[in-house]
Amino acid sequence: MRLTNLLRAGIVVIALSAMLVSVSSAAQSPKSGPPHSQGFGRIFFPNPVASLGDQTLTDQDDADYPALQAAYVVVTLTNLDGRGYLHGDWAYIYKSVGPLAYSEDNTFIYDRHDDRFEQVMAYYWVTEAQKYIQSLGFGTKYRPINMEPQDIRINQLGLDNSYSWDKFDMLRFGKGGVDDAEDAEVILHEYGHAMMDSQSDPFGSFGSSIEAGSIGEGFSDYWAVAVSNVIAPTADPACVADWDAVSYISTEPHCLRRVDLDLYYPLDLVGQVHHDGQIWSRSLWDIRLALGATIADTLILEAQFEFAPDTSMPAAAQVTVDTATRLFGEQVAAVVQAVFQARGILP
Ligand SMILES: [Ca+2]
Ligand SMILES: [Ca+2]
Ligand SMILES: [Ca+2]
Ligand SMILES: [Zn+2]
Repeated sequence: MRLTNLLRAGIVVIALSAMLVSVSSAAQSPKSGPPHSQGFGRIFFPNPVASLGDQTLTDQDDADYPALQAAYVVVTLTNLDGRGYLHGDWAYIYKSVGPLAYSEDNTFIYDRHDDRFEQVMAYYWVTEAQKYIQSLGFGTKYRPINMEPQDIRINQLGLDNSYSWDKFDMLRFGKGGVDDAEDAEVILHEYGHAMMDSQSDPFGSFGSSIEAGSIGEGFSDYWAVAVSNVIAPTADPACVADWDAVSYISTEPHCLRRVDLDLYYPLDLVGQVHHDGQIWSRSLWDIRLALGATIADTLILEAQFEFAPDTSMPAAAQVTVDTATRLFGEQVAAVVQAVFQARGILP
């Protein structure tokens, strides 16, 4: 069993024996019905602090107060199975505190004080993340990545924490502070773990080395802001989980972590996966700044199929450079290599 926490400062990640893992996220039976039913949902885009640029917003016990109203956006929900629940091709909300959201005409309009709001958030952001993955060619030109209805539980965890649990192939979001699934970047971070678990069987054994675990956290942070920046760009794109962080990060801007910190390998390693992961996420972020989202995300995702479960950062970086050569040629690979060299990860 392995639980991969989102983790806040001071709490140590739970990384348990990979030996118990026997069920990977890959083998699934389809749960959805007729594909591509559409509907409407109200969400944050990606979260109120980032979209409104307002660092004074606070949780206020899940209240739906006036300053938050401008943060709501009504979006099209796609890939629903058409039976009235938030069940679809790529996301499957199967448990929550309170009732599961249900609408005969697929209209899911709630405010944040209603627990069904977080269900809509998770459905939308997981579905859009999978659609983005497929837009890069994964599932057609390249191997699929977590291309199945992702099971999701909402708000049934009192802690201020969320996790991806590969044994049961589910994402679970907590209620502590700001409800975790009110922030798209928390949802996307956990989905990042589920993606890696589906790419390596299981990436769960990633807990077998600190550096591998750090790559898992670094990628998931990167993925959170990468997808958020493609779908709902905001002014400070490198800040992860701007809204969830208001409950536990007192400095401004409120960020759970960042992907643009000036950290070096191995100098800044401290043996804590969420911290050390920021060396990896910074590298991925720089690759993206240099090559653009499409090329960067394609080679980053493709490389992860080849990561050893107990990989070191230098080994994973070399795989990423080699993948860049294979997909896009020497020039692109040289850019990727230079980024990892600038972080000290490659010589
Ligand atoms: Ca809420
Ligand atoms: Ca929270
Ligand atoms: Ca952000
Ligand atoms: Zn994590």
